[in-house]
Amino acid sequence: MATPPELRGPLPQIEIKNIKGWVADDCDLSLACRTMERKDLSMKLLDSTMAPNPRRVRIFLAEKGIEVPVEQVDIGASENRTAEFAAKNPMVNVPVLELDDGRYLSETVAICRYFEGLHPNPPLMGVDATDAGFVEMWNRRMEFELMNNITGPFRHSHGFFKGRITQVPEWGEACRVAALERLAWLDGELSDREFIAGDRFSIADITALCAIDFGAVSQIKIGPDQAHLQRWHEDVSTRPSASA
Ligand SMILES: N[C@@H](CCC(=O)N[C@@H](CS)C(=O)NCC(=O)O)C(=O)O
Repeated sequence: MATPPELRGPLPQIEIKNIKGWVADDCDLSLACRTMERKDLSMKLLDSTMAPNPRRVRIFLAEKGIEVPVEQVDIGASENRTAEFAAKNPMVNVPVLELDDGRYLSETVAICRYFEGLHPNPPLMGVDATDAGFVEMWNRRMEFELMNNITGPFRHSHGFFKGRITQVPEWGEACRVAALERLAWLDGELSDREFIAGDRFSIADITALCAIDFGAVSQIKIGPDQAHLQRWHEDVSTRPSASA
C-alpha cells in the first residue's frame, strides 16, 4: 500500500511522554508510531440520578445520541462534599464532566455547550444567531424562574440540605408561590407554540422538564386547568430521551 503524501519524508523527532490518554501502539518510529490510538478514554460524566441538573445533561446527550461513561456520585452520602470532589468542582455540585485532558468542566449549560460544539446535530441551542439568542433567553428563564423556584422549597425545608446550606424555610415557601405563578405563566406561553423556545425542541425544554418533574418532591405540579403545559409535558416526557 502506498504511503500517503502527508506521511512521506523524514520522520519527525518527537518525544512521546505523558500525553494523557494517548498512547502509541508501536514506538519504533515506524508508520504506526505516527498514528496514535486512543486507549483509555478518560472522559466521564460525574452524575447523580437523584438530582435534576445532572438529568438535564443526560437528556441532552440522549437527544444527540452521544454516549459518555458515567460515574455516580452519592450526593445523599455527601460524596460531593469531600475535599477530593471540591478539587474537581469547588461549587461541590453535580454534574461535572471530566475531560480527556484531565480538566473538569462543571455547570450544566457549560457542559451542554461543549457537547453542542462537538456534535452540532440535532441542534439544541439554536440554529443561527437569532435562534440561539431566543433559546438562551428561554433557557435562562427556565433556570431562574422555574428551576430555582421549584427547587427552593426542597432546598430550604428538606433534611437533605440541612447543614449543606443555610436554610430559610420562609424563603422556600416564597419560592413555592413563585413557582406556581410561573407554571401558570408558562401555560399561557405554550398556548401558541409547540415548545418552550418556539417550534423546535431545545435545551429550554430539557431545563423545564427537569424542573417540573423535580417539583413532585415538594408537591409542586402542573395545575389541572393548565392544558397547554400538560400537553407540552406529555409530549416532551414521551420522547425517548426523557428516561435518560
Ligand atoms: N449551577 C449548577 C447547579 C448544580 C446543582 O445544583 N447540583 C445539585 C444537584 S441538582 C447538587 O449537586 N447538589 C448537591 C449538594 O448541593 O450537596 C449547574 O447548573 O450545574
